[in-house]
Amino acid sequence: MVLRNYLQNETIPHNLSTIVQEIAVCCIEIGEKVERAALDNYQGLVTSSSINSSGDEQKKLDVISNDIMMKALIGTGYCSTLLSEEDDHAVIVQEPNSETCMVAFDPLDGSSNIDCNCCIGTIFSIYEDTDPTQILDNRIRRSGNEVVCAGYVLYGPATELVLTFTGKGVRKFTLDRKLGCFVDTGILDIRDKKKKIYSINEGNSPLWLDDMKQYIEQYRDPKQKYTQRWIGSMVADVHRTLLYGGMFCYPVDEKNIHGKLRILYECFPMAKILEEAGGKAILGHMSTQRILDIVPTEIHQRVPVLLGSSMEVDKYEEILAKM
Ligand code: FDP
Repeated sequence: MVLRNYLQNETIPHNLSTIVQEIAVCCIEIGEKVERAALDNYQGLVTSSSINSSGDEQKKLDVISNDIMMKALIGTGYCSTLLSEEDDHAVIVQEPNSETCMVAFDPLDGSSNIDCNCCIGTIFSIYEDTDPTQILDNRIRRSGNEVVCAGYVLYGPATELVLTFTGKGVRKFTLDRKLGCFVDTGILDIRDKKKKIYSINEGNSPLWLDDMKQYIEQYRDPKQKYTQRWIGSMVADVHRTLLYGGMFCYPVDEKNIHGKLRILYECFPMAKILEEAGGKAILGHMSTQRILDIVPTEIHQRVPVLLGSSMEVDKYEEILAKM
């Protein structure tokens, strides 16, 4: 079944379905640019001192991907507000009406992996944004529970789209380049995934706080038979977690005092996907608060995040209960 038919079968409203299909088309184009980056001189920074709104180095492909997404989303006619990792401020497309949505996205996540040809991705979340009386600040100040659709596209050996709508579980689609579209390749449910993998940047371990040090210590115990994996690209590390099981964590540490990952276009979409797939996503910084219960106050706000199978996230909750 191709993506369009899935959206029809699930009776996804026309506005949402149009936005998702446009994002899918954008990601086919972004995937082609990623594949041709070395051939077409798309590798490297925009300028030697390029820094984006989130304080990260801005790569040529970050900017190209952002332009592709912005143009296409504006073209749908259904977007009122666009929030991108690459733009300092929200892009106001039109006044909200009964059919409009707000889309938050990271056009190319994990961009430090671009130049070495490792997995990277595009992440997005979609909210209904229908109230013309709502000022911009309040459009952002909504908890992740209001996300109606979330997804990501992984540019790996295959290009894969992972998608969820509230209450409909998580579905994976794989790009068939011969057909030129995404084809359904199965339901993702983390509850039956039991691989013993923990995913965290161990290089930061001297900077972790006590709760994290105690939590990770149990995974290092050889008797527990866990293995550690860190690609350093959120989309790829979360994708593996969904498919194999385990946990993914980017905690607060002495360098990243608010965590590193951004709530609106990294943590909310991934938390929504994990929960819809039967897993958990919490803050994991002296707190078991659900990521989706947080109400952001700024577009580029960072938060710590711990997500994965319930079994692994519960281990943090047990450590915290004993502290
Ligand atoms: P990147 O800096 O390459 O863009 O969003 C930021 C992110 O990648 C995530 O994709 C990834 O999980 C994380 O940062 C990796 O951070 P470290 O380099 O600190 O491990």
